Amino acid sequence: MTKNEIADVLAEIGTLLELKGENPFKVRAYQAGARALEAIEDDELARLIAEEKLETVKGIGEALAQKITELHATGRLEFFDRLKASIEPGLAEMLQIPGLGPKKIRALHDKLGIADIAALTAACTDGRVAALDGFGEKTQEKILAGIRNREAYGRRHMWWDAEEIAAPIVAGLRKLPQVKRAEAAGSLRRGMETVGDLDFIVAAEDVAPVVGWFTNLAGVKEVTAQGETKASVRFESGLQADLRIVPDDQFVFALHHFTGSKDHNVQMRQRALSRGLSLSEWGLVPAEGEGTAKEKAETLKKAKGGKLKNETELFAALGLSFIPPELREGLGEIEAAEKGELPRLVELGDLRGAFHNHTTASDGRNTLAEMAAAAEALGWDYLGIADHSKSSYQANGLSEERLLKQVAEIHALNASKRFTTHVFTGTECDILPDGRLDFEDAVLAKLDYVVASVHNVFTQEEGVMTARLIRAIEHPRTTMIGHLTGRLLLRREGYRVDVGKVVDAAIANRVIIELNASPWRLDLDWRHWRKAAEKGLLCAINPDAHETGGLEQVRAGINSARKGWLTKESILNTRGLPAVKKYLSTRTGK
Ligand code: DGT
Ligand code: CA
Ligand code: CA
Ligand code: ZN
Repeated sequence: MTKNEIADVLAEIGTLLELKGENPFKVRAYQAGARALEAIEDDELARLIAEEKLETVKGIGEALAQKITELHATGRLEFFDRLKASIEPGLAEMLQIPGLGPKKIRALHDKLGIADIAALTAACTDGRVAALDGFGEKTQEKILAGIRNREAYGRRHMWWDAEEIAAPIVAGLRKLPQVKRAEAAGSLRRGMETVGDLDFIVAAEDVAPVVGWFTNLAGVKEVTAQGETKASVRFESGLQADLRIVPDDQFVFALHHFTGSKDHNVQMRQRALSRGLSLSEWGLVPAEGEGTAKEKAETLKKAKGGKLKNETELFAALGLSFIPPELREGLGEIEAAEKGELPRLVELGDLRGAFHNHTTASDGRNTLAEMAAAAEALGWDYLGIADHSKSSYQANGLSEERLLKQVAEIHALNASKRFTTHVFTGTECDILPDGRLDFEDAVLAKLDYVVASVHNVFTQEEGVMTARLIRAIEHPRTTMIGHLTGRLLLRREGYRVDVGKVVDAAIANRVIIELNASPWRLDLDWRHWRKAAEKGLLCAINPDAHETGGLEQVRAGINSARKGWLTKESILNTRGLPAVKKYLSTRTGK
């Protein structure tokens, strides 16, 4: 296990002990141990363990050192397994309710005998929670809202999580000897920010072994449907998946149909009809060819539809250039494809670096050197470090002194040439409630760039929030705005803001708006980007990485950028190092 994975286990132990009502000192020891671990590097951890010197680290005592050593060596911890098993499942489930921590859950359990979400809902509804010491009306309302959100959001999943489950399944399907072709379709293939269920399309003649393999996948909790050529399962995470198996000559039609979106499909079908053709999941046949699905499949074999090898040929048969799945939302892609005016969408390989990333200096979990090494491993030409500013005390925001110390460290790191990746000095500077920035100009002037973000007072009226953002945009030191609406997918809505006005102000002031690529954010939403970029807005795709693995999440941002019709020309971090240096240096005094 890596140090961050071990830290996760320690933090969870702390939470579970708190849930059990254990001694607060013991709880705090695990929390402190988790933080202490994050501050050291993986290499150093391995050395400390080998030399049995883990206890020399401040915050790590004998008991913790043993557990860390066990996790580091085996990836498991018996103590942790036993602890998890000793907790009532209903209590653990309550931890998923936003705003409800272990201490409160413990109190609800001890004083009201609440042991699951159903009982909690009842106690909130009849006011017993509000009457408890340390709770009150407001907390009760918040808990109820959290429960409702959990139900509403529980049905969808983040693209990133869905992809992690889907990718090995596609790879596994392709390895089966019966399978000729296999793809994930649906919203996952379209790169939607959240995914309702997975849709797999497989070309195979011998169906039964494929269905058998699919329904017996590891992690399958329940087979919800099983037929001759399809099956549906539900995984332990709650995510569901549909599998459809078709003969190879129908694969392209099934893939196109089940990729969707529904709106795109409706428009494609209308287009086919206007050309005397009927397009369906079965094939592309003369429109007169009515009848049952099976008859259509027969007709298809004789018709030219049966000969289409891939989607490019399918689109061509309707007079269209290939439409990338991300654009298939029925938002003008067919018209553009007809005119040959589809943009050349940005690709993952176009990215040369990113600007909004954190280190252990604020709330990141890897050091500056670890982040630089990870960026180098990705082949990035540059990495921007933008740790939190002083007002974000909950995220350990940097004071002026600590920021300037970090700047010096980064300059030294660059001068040392230890990494081929150049590191830019930045800050994720809080936008204060009135729109001022959290640091003085003199401090900001020492940095290569400034990401300005809202991190508090989310409840302002739309007009106030819009003015707050515009004031930050008008600040001469602001390079880009971070996560413009502050939404957290499946968790909380963004704050109320007039995006159109903010975009116009950004263009007028030559300020970038970031496409925050964290799978939880994907903010600014893809639905705004096409129009904004046409008007001249420059984008930066930033992972907002809080650990080395987070850098790769730019992949989720690329999905959204593509859905927003973005080309590499409108994204700053597709440019090489010299061009970016020039851009950043010429921006001052705008
Ligand atoms: P999701 O799962 O809610 O994230 O979204 P999708 O797009 O994956 O939707 P899903 O799984 O219900 O169906 C996959 C695709 O199948 C969908 O994008 C388009 C196609 N499809 C499903 N039902 C219909 C329908 O009633 N009409 C049309 N035209 N297409 C449909
Ligand atoms: Ca789906
Ligand atoms: Ca589906
Ligand atoms: Zn932020």
